[in-house]
Amino acid sequence: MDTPNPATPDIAIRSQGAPGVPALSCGPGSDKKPKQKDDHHPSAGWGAARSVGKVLFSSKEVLAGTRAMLTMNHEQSGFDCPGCAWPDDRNGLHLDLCENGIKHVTWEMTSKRVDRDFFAQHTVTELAGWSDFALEDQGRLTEPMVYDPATDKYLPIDWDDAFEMVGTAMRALPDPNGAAFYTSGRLSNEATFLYQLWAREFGTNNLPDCSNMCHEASGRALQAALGTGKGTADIDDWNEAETLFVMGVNAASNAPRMLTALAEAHRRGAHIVHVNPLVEAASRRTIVPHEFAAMATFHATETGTFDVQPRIGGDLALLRGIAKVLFETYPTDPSAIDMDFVEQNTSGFEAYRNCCVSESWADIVHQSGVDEATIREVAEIYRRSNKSIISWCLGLTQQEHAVDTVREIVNLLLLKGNIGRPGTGPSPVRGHSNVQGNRTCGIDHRPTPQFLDALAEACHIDPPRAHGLDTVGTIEGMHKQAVSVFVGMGGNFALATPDPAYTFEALRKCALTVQVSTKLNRSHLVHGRAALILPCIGRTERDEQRTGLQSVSVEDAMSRVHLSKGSKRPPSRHVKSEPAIIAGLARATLPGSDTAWEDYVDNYDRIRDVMARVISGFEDFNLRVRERNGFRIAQPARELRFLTPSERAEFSTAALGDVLPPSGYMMLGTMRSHDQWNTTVYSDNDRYRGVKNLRTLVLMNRRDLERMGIPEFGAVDITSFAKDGTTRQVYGYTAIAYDIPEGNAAGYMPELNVLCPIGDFSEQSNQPLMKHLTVKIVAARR
Ligand SMILES: Nc1nc2c(c(=O)[nH]1)N[C@H]1C(S)=C(S)[C@@H](COP(=O)(O)OP(=O)(O)OC[C@H]3O[C@@H](n4cnc5c(=O)[nH]c(N)nc54)[C@H](O)[C@@H]3O)O[C@H]1N2
Ligand SMILES: Nc1nc2c(c(=O)[nH]1)N[C@H]1C(S)=C(S)[C@@H](COP(=O)(O)OP(=O)(O)OC[C@H]3O[C@@H](n4cnc5c(=O)[nH]c(N)nc54)[C@H](O)[C@@H]3O)O[C@H]1N2
Ligand SMILES: [Mo]
Repeated sequence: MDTPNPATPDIAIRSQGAPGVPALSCGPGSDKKPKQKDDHHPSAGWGAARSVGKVLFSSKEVLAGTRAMLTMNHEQSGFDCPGCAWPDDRNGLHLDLCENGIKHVTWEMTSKRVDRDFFAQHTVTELAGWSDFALEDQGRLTEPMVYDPATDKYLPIDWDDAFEMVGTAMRALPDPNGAAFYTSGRLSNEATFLYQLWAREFGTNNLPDCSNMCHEASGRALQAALGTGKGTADIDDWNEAETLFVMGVNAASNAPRMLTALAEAHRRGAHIVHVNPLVEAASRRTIVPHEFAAMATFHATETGTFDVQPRIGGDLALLRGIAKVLFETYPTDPSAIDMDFVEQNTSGFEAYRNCCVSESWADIVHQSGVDEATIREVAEIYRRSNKSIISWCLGLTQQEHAVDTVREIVNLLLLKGNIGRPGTGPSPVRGHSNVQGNRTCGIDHRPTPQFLDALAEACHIDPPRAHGLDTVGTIEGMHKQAVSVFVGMGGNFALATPDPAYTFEALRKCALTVQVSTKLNRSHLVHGRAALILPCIGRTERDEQRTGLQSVSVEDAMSRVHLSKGSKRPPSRHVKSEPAIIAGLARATLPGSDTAWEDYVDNYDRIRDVMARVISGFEDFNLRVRERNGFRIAQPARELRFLTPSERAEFSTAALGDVLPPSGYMMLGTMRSHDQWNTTVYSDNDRYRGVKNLRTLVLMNRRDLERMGIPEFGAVDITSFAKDGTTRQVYGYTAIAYDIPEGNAAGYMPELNVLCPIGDFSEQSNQPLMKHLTVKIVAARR
């Protein structure tokens, strides 16, 4: 259904609709009737196998696909799954796959191509009316293209001319801060290092990244509390914990390999507490994907023991309630708090005790949306557990009080000494496969002076010291025309960021937008006055350079760094590796640079050698990364050395904010379906939530629907209310009754980004409030 939505003035914004004209989804679209069944099948297992079969079949990649799967996540010779950042199983299990990883890889390996003939046939205006599914479905990009305003088409351009175009635009900027360098978290460590070196040698720290919308809050909270921006638990700890908290993550869809750890935990009798306003598939049963006997007998393993359903944004109050119970219990039961640990390792305990003791149960229950008895039950599970891990993802981070909430997780862990021991620790579930490595290797708009000093010394440059722009800052910067050259190193900036109406305008004000990509996407169609598409090879493909075949490295969500080597033939002779593209752009921007850009590209070992001198924890990088399974970056907090001002782990005492919507309004969160990878949408189905043929939906509590007189499957219009008083609308969404707290609603990104106001970000982290939108939902006007 690749027709523009005529009702929306900007045809590139299809998911808005207009009064009486239903919005269009980013997915393939379907004339089939939307359905929703409430029978939840066990996650993964055969259902997954069947669904993977369909994907492989539809992209005609069965053979190559199977071959690629067999080399994915192999400890030495394979490539790292470009899906999520969950670590590989290292206990002799060499085939740790999941349905969504396979979909993801197959998507990259399609045999379809977007070549110059394709671009000759379609104007950008025409393509802007296509669905995002249709754009990516055209296949892999094959050669550099430049936008031609005269014909409104992309034309072929030589690599050298493309590099020179970027160089000329960069050098013409009155101030290096007029450029912004975006990354999406799949860039390898080596490419990342070159990318930030280019930006900083050029003279800016404008390094916005997808992490600004993802785990920025986690990094800031953990840094303040523990002196590290990362989790301390690793996969061995997951395999040893007595209690696992899984908060605000849809694991069965977004970190499916976590299901293996949850099923194992259940078998050994561990408690698994799921905290989510929606009861997601992972909290029920799974068929562990690689247990063939279990698959044959349909034997499902439980992956949850307790469900808590807070209201959206209610996690801080819930965690506070659990801590309050521990303080109440401690006088009669000293096992409630590990006072030795607290005394030896922490700072701020008394203040935190006062904060918990003085918090009223009425506020805790009201703000969390969880009754006192349930909170006491969870607290009792936590008290009895000798080793607990608390994990979390976007349900907690894309919130106003996200930094406070993650710090409250740490507070709770500290009370029972759940850090620095086997089977314990905080464990953020990262998103993109190398988003954590990107930060480690220098993608940071607020770099530390230590990092910059080391960079200056090893690379003989004078990096700028002032903080740069993050994602929201970059959009504002483009609007003010302070930023006029935008480089997107992967990702889909136009579609992934909040407020498309505002963001599209910002991108269109740029003098030049450059997108380094594997597939055609919205960010190529919403562009600056000049625009380039630069095609690169993907993680699965051979990276051949002058000295031979190269490998790159990535860091998983648990700080393990390992090599990744692709084996497939690149999609065309004219695509380049990301390091090669970055080096070409850098040389054109900085013709007189002393940096050995060309030598780095010839042999990535040379990049790793210099990284070893800049990044702490990367000593002997080339040697250690070649060890079996790579190496784990040493982390002082894991050894109870805290790089905080007090040199102790810091308790925090945030006041509970008000997370409820004003009376008459609802709170809406945006999230992913099972069949999408961020802005890449594979189908209009969401299997574990029982939804078929529908993405423009809103999940609501049945009682809310009844109260508002909205029938099930009724059409609704949704208005969001920004902090600054402005409103945004989408039209013709379908209301689905779902097990979600009253007053809360949920729907899919990126369609609902239309409702995310650019100015509504957390004061604590600058993260857009993508899971905390104040909305009104009404029956659709006809
Ligand atoms: N297959 C697949 N895998 C992916 C991705 C993908 O798109 N597809 N994306 C990757 C990326 S970049 C990331 S960051 C991760 C994202 O992984 P998730 O964090 O799982 O992403 P979302 O789908 O946004 O889901 C957020 C979850 O938070 C819950 N939630 C919403 N509000 C609240 C709240 O207030 N409190 C609590 N406790 N929960 C809440 C929602 O019900 C939902 O289960 O996954 C990564 N992995
Ligand atoms: N409303 C709302 N918005 C959100 C979120 C939300 O929960 N709600 N989540 C946010 C989060 S957590 C994230 S991480 C962002 C995601 O934001 P991004 O990371 O910017 O978006 P992706 O959809 O992952 O990017 C997909 C594109 O990456 C390109 N690509 C794929 N593989 C490669 C490669 O190997 N190299 C290069 N150079 N390009 C490649 C392809 O062209 C593809 O079209 O979205 C954010 N936006
Ligand atoms: Mo993410």
